[in-house]
Amino acid sequence: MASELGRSVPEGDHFNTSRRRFLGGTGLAAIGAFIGGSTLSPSGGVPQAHAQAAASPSAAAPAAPKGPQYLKFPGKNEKLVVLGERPLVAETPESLLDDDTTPIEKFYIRNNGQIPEETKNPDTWKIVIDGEVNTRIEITLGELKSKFKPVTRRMVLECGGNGRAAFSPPARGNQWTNGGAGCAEWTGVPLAELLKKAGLKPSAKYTAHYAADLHLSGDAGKPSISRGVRIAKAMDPDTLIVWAMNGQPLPNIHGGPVRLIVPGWAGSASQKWLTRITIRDKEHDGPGMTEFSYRTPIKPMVPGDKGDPANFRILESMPVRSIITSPANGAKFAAGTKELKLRGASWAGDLLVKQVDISTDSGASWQRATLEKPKNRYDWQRWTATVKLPTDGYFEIWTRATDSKGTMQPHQAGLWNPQGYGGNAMHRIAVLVG
Ligand SMILES: Nc1nc2c(c(=O)[nH]1)N[C@H]1C(S)=C(S)[C@@H](COP(=O)(O)O)O[C@H]1N2
Ligand SMILES: [Mo]
Repeated sequence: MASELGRSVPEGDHFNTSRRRFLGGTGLAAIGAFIGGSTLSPSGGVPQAHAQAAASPSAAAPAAPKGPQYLKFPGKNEKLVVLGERPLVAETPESLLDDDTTPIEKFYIRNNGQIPEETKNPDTWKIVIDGEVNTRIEITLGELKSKFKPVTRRMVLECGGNGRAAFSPPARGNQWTNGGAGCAEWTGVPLAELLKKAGLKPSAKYTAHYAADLHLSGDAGKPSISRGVRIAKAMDPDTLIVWAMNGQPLPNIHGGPVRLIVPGWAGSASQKWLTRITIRDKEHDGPGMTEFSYRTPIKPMVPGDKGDPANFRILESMPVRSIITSPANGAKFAAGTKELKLRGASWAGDLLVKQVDISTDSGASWQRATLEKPKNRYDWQRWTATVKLPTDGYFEIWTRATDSKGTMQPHQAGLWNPQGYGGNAMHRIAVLVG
């Protein structure tokens, strides 16, 4: 199975062990709906009601038992859908993202390597800042908590591959629909505070993030993932080193006791189980930084082609996206229902969302949703709308958001790339009246 980084993952004995550990019940019946799940079709032209059946298995998405595989993991909601077992990856169905603040139990999980054992002494956990700095810093989590002024921000964390399932032909990697995202309250200290304390040398250009999780192979010399960001983003006052999520100590599965949150950018920059940040004098080149990883084409390429790495640039800010969080895809309403109340969320990486529009007639007409303001920068923006339905029958409801620069979500995932980043096709749900 290819991972988000396009590595080939052996399926040995561990595979079965983790399957038993993480998989719950399967089958369409669990959805209790007239359609089979919420996966967007690989081609935008397939009615949402047939999308699941039409999704063709690809080399990247090996034949899986029919229907979604539900997660079984301590403290996690049983409706999270497993996209990969080794490494463990699970997404949140859009309808589970209906809270203003995503509860921990509903927050998506994305690992590239092995999940480390939970530490027994969080306050003695060490973080090192080194490289192009005047003074190397070594600080424990306990010191970080007591010597700096903590801040709390509600911010979206979104996987770089979110929306990948909408690419046609299918792109390599976990087939995220729109649930590789969540919005939590993160408490910690701006990374900028530590970098100021260490003193950046004029040569400082880029960060390199390191962590305690082992590579899937178990090779201690190989990071499972090590990404970084331009210094300007590292100095953003909202780029945080966090130890709490929704007021709780950061759970191990989400990188506890301490992780980075680099809001608005591909989630892979938000290193979990953070141990070290090395400041570099050039772009970082760790696993996840090179070739097609977390990169999108400069010149659009022919969908399905191999691609030339020289034509790719690093994906930084995530593109604009909106989702319908209520009703759920597949919802049924009584005959004679003339009006539906909709709720959703929208966000746009480093930008704001300016407008959300809804269609119930395949885009022939659109109406504007009521859009809320974010609580703070990088928060998502909730929206509501009431739509009228002319008759009973089958309806698809589409949502599209426009960011503050005027860029709108496309009907189909555009700018095809081998590993499927930046797929932000409009979200669609199907409902049946009568
Ligand atoms: N150490 C470490 N940090 C990591 C990862 C990882 O595998 N190891 N995965 C990254 C990716 S690709 C994403 S999308 C987010 C997911 O965070 P979550 O599992 O808390 O949702 O963590 C990022 N940080
Ligand atoms: Mo990710």
